[in-house]
Amino acid sequence: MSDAVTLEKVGRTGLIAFDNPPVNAASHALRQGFQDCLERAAADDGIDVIALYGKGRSFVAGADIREFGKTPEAPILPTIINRMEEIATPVIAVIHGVALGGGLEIALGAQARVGVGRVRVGLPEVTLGILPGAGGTQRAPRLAGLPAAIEMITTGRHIQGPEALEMGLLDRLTEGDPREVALAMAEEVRNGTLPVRTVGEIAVTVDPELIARAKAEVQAKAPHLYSPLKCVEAIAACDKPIREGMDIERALFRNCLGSPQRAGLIHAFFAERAVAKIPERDATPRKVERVGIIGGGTMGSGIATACLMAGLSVRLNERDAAALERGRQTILSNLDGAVKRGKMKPEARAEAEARLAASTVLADFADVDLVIEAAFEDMGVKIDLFTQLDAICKAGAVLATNTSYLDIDRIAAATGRPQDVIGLHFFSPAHIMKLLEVVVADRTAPEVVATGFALAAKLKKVAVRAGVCDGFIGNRILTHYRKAADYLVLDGASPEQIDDALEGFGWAMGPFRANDLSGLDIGYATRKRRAPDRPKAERYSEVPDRIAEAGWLGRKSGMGYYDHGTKPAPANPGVAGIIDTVRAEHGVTPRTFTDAEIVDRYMTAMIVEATRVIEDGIAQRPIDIDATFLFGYGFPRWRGGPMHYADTLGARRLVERIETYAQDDPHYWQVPPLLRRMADEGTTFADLNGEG
Ligand code: HSC
Repeated sequence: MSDAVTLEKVGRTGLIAFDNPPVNAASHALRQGFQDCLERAAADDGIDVIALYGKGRSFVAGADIREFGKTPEAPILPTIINRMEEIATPVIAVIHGVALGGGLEIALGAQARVGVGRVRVGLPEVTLGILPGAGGTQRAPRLAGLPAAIEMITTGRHIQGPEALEMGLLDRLTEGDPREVALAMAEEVRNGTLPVRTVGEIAVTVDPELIARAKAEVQAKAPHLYSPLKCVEAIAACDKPIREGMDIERALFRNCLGSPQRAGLIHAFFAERAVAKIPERDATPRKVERVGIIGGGTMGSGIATACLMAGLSVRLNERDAAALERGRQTILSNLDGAVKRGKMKPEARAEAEARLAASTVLADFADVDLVIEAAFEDMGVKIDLFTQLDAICKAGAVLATNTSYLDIDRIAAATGRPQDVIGLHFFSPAHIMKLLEVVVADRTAPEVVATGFALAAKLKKVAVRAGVCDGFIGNRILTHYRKAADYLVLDGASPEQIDDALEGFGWAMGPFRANDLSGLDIGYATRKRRAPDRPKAERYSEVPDRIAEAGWLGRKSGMGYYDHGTKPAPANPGVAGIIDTVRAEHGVTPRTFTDAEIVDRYMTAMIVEATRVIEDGIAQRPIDIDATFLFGYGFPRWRGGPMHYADTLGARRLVERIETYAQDDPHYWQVPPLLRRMADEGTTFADLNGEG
């Protein structure tokens, strides 16, 4: 007998409680326990109402995602739910916390649903590359109607209690302890004040035009995704008798379950959570309420905005009054944008503005708990600032730099407190992008690392632990694979073909469009900085430098790889001339590349450098690299991240590819020893994550 579910008899009520911490996932133990308790309660003549509720923080968070990909062990959820709908004793569900996926499907199989407190419900299966497989596509439309069911199932969004009540998904919303509410509601069923009905028996009509429109909409919104379309197909069967509709749902569910997108999306779900498992997780974070931010440019203002939106007090520092005022105005307009996007209430915006102070005097940072330096990317500037901060800041203040590339050990050495120095690398726009690289220097104290992670949680960001090297995890890998794009241009592909091929692969934006967005001067300055260290054997394409030298800096100057005077931006005609000249200087006869070849070279280059980042211990595990690219670089979520994608190809195939490419450029294309070992041993990056 499983402990995950218990049956308690109180008077004539059979209370079935789910107790499977942390989130009451419907694992095999829970399903088995549920079935057993249900049968016992149904067979007990002394029970006239059965009430389901959850112990701990939730009702049921859905199927146990970890079981997907394995053979399902009976009893499966749809069988139990159908049985529940058949038994003579009325069953009600009392829902608190969340009822998601299979959790809501259990509740939909009950004869009444009562929400408690700040309950949220939803069918988020589509976000995992599947569809509700335990009757959700059949019962939700019977209660909420076809349009609402299509919307909730194809977006997977969480629905708050009051809205769920309005939609008809809940019959009642109340307050109290779930067990007490369950007992009270059972009494109401008995005296007829809480009506019960079998959802599977409600008739519903399906409008074929509505279904056709929904299919077109999901395809237009997410052309790469498989499961949204399957969700609509399953919902379209809801006018059939419930069992028949559920058979169709089951077949479509199995289709999705076997798809690589399901594996990628579930990997992404776990990646978001795995990154928090750091060696310092038992250290106590330092208290952070007042943050000092140096630099009011795009980055500093974005970081300040993120901190203000999270309820922190911010003191902004700039060198002069004009720059300070510009920074302040950027922050205020960011906050206005957040209100417009519905991310912030107008009252909260006013309150956030009141927490913003601005000053040109660094000495005003004496009382801040955390400094985030987002000044100019120059080691001299940083060392000067950190020397001053060391003299000004109170003991125990965390001193963070937002540098994208520079050596944080050197910055830390400029202070008498290297244990307090850390890298907090935000991604632009910092109040929107989810990623935060927490860069741990040689002497950073564990509680300072824990503070970085706690700050990320407060800012609702995904923090990834990185080590110190030029570019840390993300930008180091980017610098390498970006060269593959430049080599493709040098050898014959056009920037537009490369962008289109990679967007076809699923990247949010191709590399040249992304460059135009961020500004071509940034890469130009970095290449100049690195020029003295460039190995002689390295091929170097001057195309990007010549474009920047022509004054074409991307969107900010109206021209870059593309002409931003019109939308959609066509190619900048001047770029082709530069490319031709550089090819001639290199003696290159341009050749054609297929889109598939472009994707293969670009992605292989990425995987090569990512493997070295693991070898060097800069990332803890491959899954940390996946999270970095999913949350900071627009990598397609349904592909799970670059290392998960690498596993779908296999190490052997990757080694063969690199060896082929190396015939033309043996300096750039080298097989990392770790990848060769994996190919020899037949292992995967998942094995290195400890998932194998
Ligand atoms: C589903 O239900 C399919 C159905 O249609 C059934 C189909 C059956 C068909 C059979 C036919 C043959 N499973 O997020 P947190 C872990 S699909 C396993 O940090 P929070 C999580 O990894 C499912 N584990 O907490 C973490 O573990 P760690 C639909 C799950 O308070 C820990 O719990 N449901 C899990 O911030 C804490 O999680 C969903 O998609 C699960 N379902 O948020 C809901 N859910 O500590 C997914 C969580 O080791 N879950 N874990 O890292 C969530 O959205 C959030 O976790 C919550 C809690 C909002 C529940």
